[in-house]
Amino acid sequence: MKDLFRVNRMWRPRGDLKRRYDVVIVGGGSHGLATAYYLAKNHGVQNVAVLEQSYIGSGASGRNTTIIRSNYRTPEGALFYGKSVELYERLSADLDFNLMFSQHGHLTLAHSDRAMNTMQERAEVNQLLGIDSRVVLPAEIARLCPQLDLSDGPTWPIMGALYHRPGGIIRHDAVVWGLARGADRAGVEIHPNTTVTGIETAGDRVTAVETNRGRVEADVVVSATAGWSTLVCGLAGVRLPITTHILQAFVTEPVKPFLDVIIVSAQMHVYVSQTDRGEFLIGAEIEPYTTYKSVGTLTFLEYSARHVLELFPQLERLKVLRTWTGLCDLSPDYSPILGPTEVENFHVSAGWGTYGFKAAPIVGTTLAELVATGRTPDLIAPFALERFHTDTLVSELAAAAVSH
Ligand code: PYC
Repeated sequence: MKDLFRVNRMWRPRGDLKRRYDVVIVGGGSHGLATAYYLAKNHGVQNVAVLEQSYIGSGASGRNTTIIRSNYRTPEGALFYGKSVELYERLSADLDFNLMFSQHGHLTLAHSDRAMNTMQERAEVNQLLGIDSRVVLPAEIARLCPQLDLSDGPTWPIMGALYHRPGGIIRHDAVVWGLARGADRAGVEIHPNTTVTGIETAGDRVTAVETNRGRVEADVVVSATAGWSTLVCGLAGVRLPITTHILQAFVTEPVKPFLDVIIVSAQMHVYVSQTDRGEFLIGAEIEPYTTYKSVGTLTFLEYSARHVLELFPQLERLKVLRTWTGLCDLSPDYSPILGPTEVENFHVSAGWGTYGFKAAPIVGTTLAELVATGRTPDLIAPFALERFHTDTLVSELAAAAVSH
């Protein structure tokens, strides 16, 4: 019975921290766990500790809208997220854990000539990279989503959309649990309730982390802490050009299947999907002020409900079941900051805004490669922190407007 309990657990409690690890990963969300998983799986690096200040998945990984897509505007972003979608497609099989990935398509609505141009530009960038994405007009939208109000009744009538067939939703908690189980089985130690309070360097190089449970030496330290990234990187003396905002979302009471495509409108600042439990998951853009306060607002509920009802008047009687806020760390060009920092062997995954969850497997594989080989993979070179000094920004604003 005891053995059965041990085998069935997602990961094993590991007791005290060791005095030294090859790699310490700060942050037990999808990025930190994916990095640990791929370090062990792809490179045989097992002497790894994931340190999480709360429970695993307690940050942005457990507080997002579960959308996976790769229809970005920049070639750098589209290529990167394209690889992420490919990895997500195989991840349930890889982890032997059902992540409930449902690729039932993603429509980004356009309500103006300007928006139609942006969708066309995104479609062309996507197609050149082999990503299934194209502009569709109202007649086709009506076939893909007959529930949508395509009349000229809404304040912003729908002129067209970017249709991205591989876009989908996945069970976010399952992604965290599956990666944690995979990492644990491969030998990684996962330590929840372990807060990093200091990062030590000698010369230009990282040497150890201090925690509420003692000091730990490490050859390499990775910060994968989403909303807390400026604070954690600040402990190593690394300054990030990031501001932290909250993004709010809510789900309704569950109802029978009604909507099998994801609907996003940048102009109306709203996105809607129906979860596998039957709830409508609805969100808006980030709040414009910077804060760490995870408190929802009535204003958010009012405006997102109003906008959703313009698109789907049929949802009028649904009750709101619960709301949440997630912390988003925003970079100036809306692209992530991924890779080495000026402190040797101190690497960072940050600046994800509202996109981080979609990138988990590709962040894991590329950061693991960087840690194991010391070389930055080409795919993530454009996202280096250095770009803010060399003026080589990767402006992803056009694909981010709904949530930035
Ligand atoms: O980028 O797909 C997205 C997204 C949806 C909600 C927040 N971000």
